[in-house]
Amino acid sequence: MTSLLILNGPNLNLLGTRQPEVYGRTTLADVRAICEAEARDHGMTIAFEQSNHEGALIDLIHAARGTHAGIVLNAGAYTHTSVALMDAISSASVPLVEVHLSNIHAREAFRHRSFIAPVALGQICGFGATGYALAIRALAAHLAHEPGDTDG
Ligand code: CA2
Repeated sequence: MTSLLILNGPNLNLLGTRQPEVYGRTTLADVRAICEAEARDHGMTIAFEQSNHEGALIDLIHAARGTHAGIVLNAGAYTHTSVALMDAISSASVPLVEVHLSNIHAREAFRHRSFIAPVALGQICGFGATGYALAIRALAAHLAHEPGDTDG
């Protein structure tokens, strides 16, 4: 069965416990359940990961090649800083959708820049946890038209 990697970056383990005015009350466990349900609707499975470490995220992106047919990435603040993540995504050549819970374009100027966007299929932001489901739906449509070299 086709498998997707849902990858979450720094501080997203705190989701639902701090700053509810910005990020809401949904926890990362809730996000995982939403992703599992959406993937199931499209006949796919997921691996769901979170790390606070840039190198660990890069290792997971490298390992996705040949294992996962697509990646949903919320790189957290590394979105705005990490050339290393951008290079990892380019070299892995696994279709990737960038997701953010908040609308990064309506926030501070430093959040408007994404190093992920140029190497992503597309970006979804501002819809909270629903954005992850939308990203899975987008990947399912993309893979139906352009299947890669693995079904996971
Ligand atoms: O909106 C998003 O999903 C972000 O990727 C979240 C990042 C932020 O740096 C990006 O600009 C946009 C921050 C994740 C921190 O998550 C927290 C959740 C609850 C409490 C504190 C932090």
